[in-house]
Amino acid sequence: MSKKKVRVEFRKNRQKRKRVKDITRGFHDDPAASADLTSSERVRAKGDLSRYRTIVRASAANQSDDTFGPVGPDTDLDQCLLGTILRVEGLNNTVLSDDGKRFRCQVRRILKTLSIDQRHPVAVGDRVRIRPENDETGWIERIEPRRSALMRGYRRRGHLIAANIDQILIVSGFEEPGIKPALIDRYLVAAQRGGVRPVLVFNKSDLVDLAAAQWVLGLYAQLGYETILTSARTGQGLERLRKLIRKGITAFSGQSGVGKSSLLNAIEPGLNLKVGEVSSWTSKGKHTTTTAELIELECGSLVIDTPGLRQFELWEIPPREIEGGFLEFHPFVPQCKFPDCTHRTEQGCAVRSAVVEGLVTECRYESYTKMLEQEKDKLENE
Ligand SMILES: Nc1nc2c(ncn2[C@@H]2O[C@H](COP(=O)(O)OP(=O)(O)O)[C@@H](O)[C@H]2O)c(=O)[nH]1
Ligand SMILES: [Mg+2]
Ligand SMILES: [Zn+2]
Repeated sequence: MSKKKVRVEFRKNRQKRKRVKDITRGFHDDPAASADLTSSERVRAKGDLSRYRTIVRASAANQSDDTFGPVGPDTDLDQCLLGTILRVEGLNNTVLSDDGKRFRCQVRRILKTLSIDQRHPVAVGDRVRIRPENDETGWIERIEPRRSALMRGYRRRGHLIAANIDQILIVSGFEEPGIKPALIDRYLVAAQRGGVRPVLVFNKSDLVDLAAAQWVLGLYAQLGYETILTSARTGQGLERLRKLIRKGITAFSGQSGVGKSSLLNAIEPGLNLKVGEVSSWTSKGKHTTTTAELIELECGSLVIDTPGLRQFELWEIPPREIEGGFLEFHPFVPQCKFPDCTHRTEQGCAVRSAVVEGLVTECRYESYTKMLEQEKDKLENE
């Protein structure tokens, strides 16, 4: 691994705060884990409280890490087209060039040997430079640096689900299957960790009256998250949804049955995604390939009808990073008596006091402790 982690001062902090403990500690001694770092820079998301950041630098001697975009030695990039990977299927990758043409491309061997996961050096969403062979086929010559990455697994080997996702729609459905805040919170932590902006979509609004929906909309809106009430059936919220996904790549995520495919079909009639089907992503079959596909909508948006719960369950999160996804804890964390407080049973825990005072909702606090337990169990069962 050619990357080096360097601790640099980020911002002087006037508050008295002893906690310079490194939340990325888990990564430092695990070379496989550093491969998962989702961008070349991780800033500890604590706003004013951040004192240090861990940046990942490629050592000059070896720029050949795939995060930094390896390039074949004899490639003339001027002859290449820039494009986005829409689909990965075995060795064949479908690439949409920026001028709107589709090519079936293979990855040049040199890139494979340079990459971390040799079988899957690229993922949907990757920006690549291709050298066309003819109107239909070409070679992937270079992988551009990734802005973000949705990964699963971090201890053994990271598997990249999708790259360069700009936002993730966390879709829930009223009544069927019902709103599950603990699950939403898990996605939120995952999004935070992947460097992807989350938006909360509450679908099937036709099945409840607004008053009954308000508690959950209010809960997340108050935390500062963008929330949308939608119905694939009545069309409520679809205009806003359309606007929202116009830019960049949007992942539709959420439990099976919440209406992801229905929403996409409603946004774009003619898309004809199968409704009421468990996608191949979630099937448990041993040999099921987990391929995702970027769908290009008429308006030019790129969307991905993505993984459900299981993928996120597999996506292990180091316990110290869970707190990072609970934004409303952040003002209180530095006031905890112990710098490594996990906000459960410790004395002088300011987060727990905030719960008692009603400054942090019990619902969110419960999600936090639940997640912490789950991740701990996983670590112990390894
Ligand atoms: N009442 C109602 N049902 C919906 C809505 N959206 C989806 N459904 C239904 O929910 C089920 C699952 O939808 P689907 O789009 O396959 O969910 P996915 O698994 O998240 O892709 C189907 O029976 C849909 O008809 C909605 O807004 N209102
Ligand atoms: Mg679906
Ligand atoms: Zn605490």
